[in-house]
Amino acid sequence: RQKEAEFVVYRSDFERNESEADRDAAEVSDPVKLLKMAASVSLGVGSLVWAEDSDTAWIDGEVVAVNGESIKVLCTSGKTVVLKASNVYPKDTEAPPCGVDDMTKLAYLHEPGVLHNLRCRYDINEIYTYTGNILIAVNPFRKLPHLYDNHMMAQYKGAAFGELSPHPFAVADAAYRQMINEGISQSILVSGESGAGKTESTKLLMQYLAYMGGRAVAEGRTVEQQVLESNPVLEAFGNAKTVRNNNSSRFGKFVEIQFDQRGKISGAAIRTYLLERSRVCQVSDPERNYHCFYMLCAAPSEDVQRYKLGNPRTFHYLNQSNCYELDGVDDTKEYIATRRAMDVVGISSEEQDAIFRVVAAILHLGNIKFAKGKEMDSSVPKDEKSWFHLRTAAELFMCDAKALEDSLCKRVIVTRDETITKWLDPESAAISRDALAKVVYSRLFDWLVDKINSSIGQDPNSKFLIGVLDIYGFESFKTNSFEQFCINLTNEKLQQHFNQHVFKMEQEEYTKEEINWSYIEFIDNQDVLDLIEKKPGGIIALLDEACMFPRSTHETFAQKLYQTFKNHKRFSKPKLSRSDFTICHYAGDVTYQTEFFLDKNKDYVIAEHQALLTASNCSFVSGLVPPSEESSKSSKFSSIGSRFKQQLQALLETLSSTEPHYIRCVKPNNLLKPAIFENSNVLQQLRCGGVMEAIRISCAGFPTRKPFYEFVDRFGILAPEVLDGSTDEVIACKRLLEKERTSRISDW
Ligand code: AD9
Ligand code: MG
Repeated sequence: RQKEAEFVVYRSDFERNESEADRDAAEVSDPVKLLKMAASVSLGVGSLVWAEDSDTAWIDGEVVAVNGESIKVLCTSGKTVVLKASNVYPKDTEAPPCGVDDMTKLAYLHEPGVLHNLRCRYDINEIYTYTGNILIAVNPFRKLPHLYDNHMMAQYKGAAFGELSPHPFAVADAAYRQMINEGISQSILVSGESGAGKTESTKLLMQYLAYMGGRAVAEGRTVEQQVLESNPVLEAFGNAKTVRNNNSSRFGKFVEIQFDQRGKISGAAIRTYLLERSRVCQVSDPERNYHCFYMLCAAPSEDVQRYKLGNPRTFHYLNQSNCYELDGVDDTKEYIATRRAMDVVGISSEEQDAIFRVVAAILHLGNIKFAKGKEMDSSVPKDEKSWFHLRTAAELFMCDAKALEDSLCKRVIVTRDETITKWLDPESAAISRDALAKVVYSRLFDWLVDKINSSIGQDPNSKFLIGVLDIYGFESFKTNSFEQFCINLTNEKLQQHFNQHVFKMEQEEYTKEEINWSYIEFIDNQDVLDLIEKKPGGIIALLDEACMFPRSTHETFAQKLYQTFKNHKRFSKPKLSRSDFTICHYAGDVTYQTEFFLDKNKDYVIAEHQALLTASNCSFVSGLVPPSEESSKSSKFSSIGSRFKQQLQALLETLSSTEPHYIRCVKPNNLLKPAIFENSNVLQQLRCGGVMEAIRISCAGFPTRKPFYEFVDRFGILAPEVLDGSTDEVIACKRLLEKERTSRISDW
């Protein structure tokens, strides 16, 4: 398709307005403009159309009456509706019933057309569709193994983009070839909401890149094997069942695959973002904690005994929810597979032992309950069971049981003159216990990522790389906290990058075709980014300030926000709330609850916990809390929001030095079931994922592209005489247009 010269023909009437039409009329001497006019549709009686519908988003029907700006439509469902003309769109009557593989092949590029096309294709298991260079992937929720086997990879190898059916392999192949041919680093950005298929798509991309860049002879563990096997390791420790996805990644990930001069994989680096910590101690029904806990409870009996585990139902960190097993997943098998993957990525058996000891220790830690102690407001382990779990946790951490008890139940306050030991009441002791569990688990996860990186190794001489980004999509729930705030900041940043890129690509296309095109101003979201991350004065900066003042509460923080952003057009205070705030994101308004913002933004290891772990006889455990922090008095506040902002900045810098490719994953229903396609749900995702925005950008120019031969086929009938003798399609098109112009002008 790329080789073939294309001719940009139609202009859809999507977002078309009067003044544009006037401008077109004034420039009738331009054949392209003339054609656009000819194609602009007037919806008369008898036209087949899409009408906006509150239930199914769009419903098809036929115009039965037109009365000025209102149109009466008889829908195929049998009902009749009267709508404003702006809510009715022409239906593409020529599109094949099974849809087209690239949206730009549709005669009308508008919302109902896009949706209908995806749906027709989904019905016949064609889950991938292009919108120009963007791949849209609709989750099939069923296995389609034939789509991804070696035979398929061989087919996509070197095939021109667009020649074969849309596929992640085609995207990976395009990226790989562009890297080799032009010597430019590439990135593939996979986005979509939870459960849409990002991680699965990412794995397919990595599988294809390993296939292309792998070495013929395997010498022990190859880099590509290690890169692929890092997935099950990270999933065991960073994925969990949520209501949205049975295998939900609770962290963001950017995998950078490095290539040598010959295009072979020579190294890799994995960067991860914001693991969800709260899950370690708090699980709501019917979700699960991280997979590794259940795997270890289901391990072969010698391991279960070794780590003093048993039925997962006996552990507080697991039994807050009633879900223990996953459909189609055997945790025993997963345990063995995870161990094997750990071998491949270079984690020694001693290290594996230490890792699982820590995982088991966390479970025992969670079972320590506290009761009131003898002293005022003090606490002690509640009963014999709690003592047992305390001793077991200490044993597994290889630290002193008394020291563990003290670190959970006491705080030492050092003032200039004296050292005071303060007791914690039972409630505070439980909070202290959970804080220890969370810190240990998140450090364990970071350790795994570091270990994988160092054992795969970076190639300092690497010429170029392909980065694959698998990161949480835009989120808007009933209650939105600090996590959603960070996630949505990520999406704002990526959206800006995306818009700039799509915009640039459009412009390049027009330059190539030598078409005059001036772009109508496009909406930039820099103002939202300023609101959140400007320094000083942005929301993150104000949050950090609040975290540093001991007397701040979420309410004082909210007041400060209300004051500061009173007149910001992207910020508002919901009427009936005292501490919520709303941001007008590119994908819609989101209201955030500030209650836990301060707590969740603070990252520090409590000094007593630091001391406890540092004193462990197990070097793995003491290594989880490096001493540098101890010397800097670890309880000093460090901001998660600011660190995340910096990580994002670094990510965006990497991305900017690469040529981006996009995969937008779509979740067709919330039941996680095959063959159900919910219109409104899908539309919302297309909007949030920027697909509609990309379409809007291309609609501001020339959204539909027809190859010359199709144009001649379709319109040749208007002037068959000019085609005689000419075999050149380009010349034939030019003559057709000339002819059309003169006849139009004489008509007027
Ligand atoms: V989350 O933000 O990490 O919660 P993802 O990563 O977008 O989410 P994931 O890739 O984990 O979603 O996909 C969810 C589930 O959909 C998978 O576990 C599969 O059961 C299913 N899925 C996704 N893509 C495919 C596919 N191409 N073929 C078959 C798929 N099943
Ligand atoms: Mg995922």
